[in-house]
Amino acid sequence: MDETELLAALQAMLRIRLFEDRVRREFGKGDMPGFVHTYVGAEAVAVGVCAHLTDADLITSTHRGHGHCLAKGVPIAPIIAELYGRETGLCKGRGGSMHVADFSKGMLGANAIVGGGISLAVGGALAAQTLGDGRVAVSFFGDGASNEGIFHESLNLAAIWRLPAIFVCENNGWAESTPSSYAISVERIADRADAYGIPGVTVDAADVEAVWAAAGEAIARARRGDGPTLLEARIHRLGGHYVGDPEAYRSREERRLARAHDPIDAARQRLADSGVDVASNITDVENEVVAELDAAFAAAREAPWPDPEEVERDVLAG
Ligand SMILES: Cc1ncc(C[n+]2csc(CCOP(=O)(O)OP(=O)(O)O)c2C)c(N)n1
Repeated sequence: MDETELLAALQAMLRIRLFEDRVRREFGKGDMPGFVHTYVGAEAVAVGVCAHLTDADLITSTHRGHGHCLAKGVPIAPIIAELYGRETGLCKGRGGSMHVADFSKGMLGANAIVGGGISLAVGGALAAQTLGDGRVAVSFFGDGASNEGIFHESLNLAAIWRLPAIFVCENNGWAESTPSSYAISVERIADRADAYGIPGVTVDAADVEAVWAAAGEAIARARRGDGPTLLEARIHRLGGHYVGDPEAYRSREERRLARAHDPIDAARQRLADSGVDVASNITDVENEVVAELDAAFAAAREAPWPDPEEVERDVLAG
């Protein structure tokens, strides 16, 4: 990753951080329906992976999907309108935070079902292989999801069919309040790849360059027709499970230590060490994002609600 690429990654991570910090503050006002889970601290994963993807490539996401949307190029305003359940939202207000999706950007959807996106990515990868169009499908999911049956079935199918799939496990050490050290049978989730005969790689997700390099290799491998990879990105969880989580199950000390592994601080430091004037390169971007957010929140609060007569239109149950 050269300095220009790292600077672009820092700007993309800041876009997500500013978005999520603002969502957290606005959620506190009480007029945003439902639950909100933010992507704070995980920014390097979506950004480091999606830097290698085009709009045609597919991703599937989790209940923590705003960062994946933004990294895949989904604009801010329709995501915010979706959080408020308005007709102008990405899914016309039918989905909310946990179902943001934009097929025009290859973002097949956040998913309230833990592990639910993993098999969808296998379907996307099978479609890409069948059509021979060179696309890849990436599934983002948490450490908790790696204990679900769907994870194992999906890796097996992707392996036997050598699908162009990349399984990105965002291991933040916790599934809600359950530590991975209790719930997961292996120390390295990437080792689970051995059971399916595919490569398994672990990277520190505080380092966007490490994620970018490992993702680049896995995606190139998939595009070559050499099959799937399991990529475990280790995140230091900077926030609670959901906005408002009092985190009574987690020590103050652990939370303090996590803050020393902020991927945004690390990228800033690495650029400063190479002599880049970071502040002058990010101020304009920060101002632009804040202005976009101001406009998006104002518009969303004024936007029309879906017509109750049509509330079941476009809504499917599987
Ligand atoms: C199938 C299913 N089981 C349980 C839940 C409740 N639930 C929501 S988020 C979550 C924790 C998921 O942990 P992980 O996959 O590690 O993701 P993280 O929240 O840490 O990013 C659970 C158990 C659910 N939504 N779906």
